[in-house]
Amino acid sequence: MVLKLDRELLLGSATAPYQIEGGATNTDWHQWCQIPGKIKDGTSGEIACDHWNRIEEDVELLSKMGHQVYRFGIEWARVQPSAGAFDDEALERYRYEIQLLKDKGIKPLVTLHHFVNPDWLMEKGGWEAADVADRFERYVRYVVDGLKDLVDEWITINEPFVYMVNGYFYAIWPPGKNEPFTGFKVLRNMLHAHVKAYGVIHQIYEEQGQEVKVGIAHHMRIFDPHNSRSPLDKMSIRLVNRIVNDVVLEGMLHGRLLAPVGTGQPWGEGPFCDFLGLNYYSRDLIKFSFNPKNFFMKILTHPTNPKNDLGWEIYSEGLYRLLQRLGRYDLPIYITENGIADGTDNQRPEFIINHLKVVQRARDEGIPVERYYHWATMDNFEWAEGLEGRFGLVEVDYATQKRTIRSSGAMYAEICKSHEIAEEMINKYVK
Ligand code: IFM
Repeated sequence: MVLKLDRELLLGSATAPYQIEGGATNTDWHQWCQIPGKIKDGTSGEIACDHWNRIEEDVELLSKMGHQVYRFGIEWARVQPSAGAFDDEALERYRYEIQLLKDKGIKPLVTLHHFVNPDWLMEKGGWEAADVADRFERYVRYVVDGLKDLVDEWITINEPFVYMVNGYFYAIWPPGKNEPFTGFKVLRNMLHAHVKAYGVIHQIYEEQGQEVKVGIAHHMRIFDPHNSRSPLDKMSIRLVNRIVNDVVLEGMLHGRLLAPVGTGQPWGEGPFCDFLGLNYYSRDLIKFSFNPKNFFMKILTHPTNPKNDLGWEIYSEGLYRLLQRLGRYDLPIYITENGIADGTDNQRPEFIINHLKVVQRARDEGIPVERYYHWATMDNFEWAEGLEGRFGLVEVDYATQKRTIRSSGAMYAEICKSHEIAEEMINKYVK
């Protein structure tokens, strides 16, 4: 039996600048990595995959893997190293990379903010400052103006909720605070920055008479009750769904702020996105608890289902459930991330196949999923987990910087080229 994937579904993979480039030492993440105990294995993104110096080799790998699309990011601190100065050379290097991609027939989707901030921005209050949206707008204007002839798809901000919860609730990412209400302000500021950037990007392209697509990469999760008969567990699910999934969705679709982040539609009615970017990884089980500090809930993992190297449940049906939900909005859906930490590469082939199967199922039902970007192209710096969260289709030996396409990467390359998942492929790759 062969599963055919529609040719209109474009396939590729994704990365983020701090996680692969190396060299961004003028950032909050770099300073954070210097604090003992913050990163599990004591590493940092100082060198990471040294991608900044290996652009040609890495673009060649993408091409070898038959990619039609590639999502990557611009490091804010690189192109704007101080509040008052932009670095044209850094932007030129990104232009060079994009041109290489295009020469290989690979369409770029470019992220403008992926968790990492310039030191100077943090000195001015980072995402807590009232005027951060204006600062972001200035940076976005510079980058988009400089790349508009090469790029026509942008992600303004990656996973605003994840940035907020890890930095302002769990305190495991910079700025390392446990201040949920400051976090809600940060999330509001991020949504505001997105709305402003959305407007500026559209204005730039309209002036050129060009089309452009702009969105957020939104990390959404599936929440199921720990006990399906418990009304309290179900109540907790309504709350967690609202905070984790709906706040960003409503903000980008309608400019509507939901409590506790805000109220009303202070920036207009939207829509403020041209596609829905979905990052999907896993599901959580929710159990009501009397602890107000944790918003009256415990977040648990399925006790028996297979997990990845980081202990996240592997649950492909969750992707289908989210696609069904997003299918209501009549906008193209880009799966901007989906992947697995799997150092042995034993689970990744099956993971990819099962997730692509549900993507095709959703398409067969008329849900407009147009892209699938596997996370990640290569192993990279996995934030607080350090270099040991191995998400790559390509294995990276950090001591030598040698890249080796994993077996799953070879399989994915076959799928990208043929748009088919054949029985022989399953026999060959799935362990
Ligand atoms: O590595 C991250 C990425 O930066 C954002 N989305 C989730 C990935 C895996 O944790």
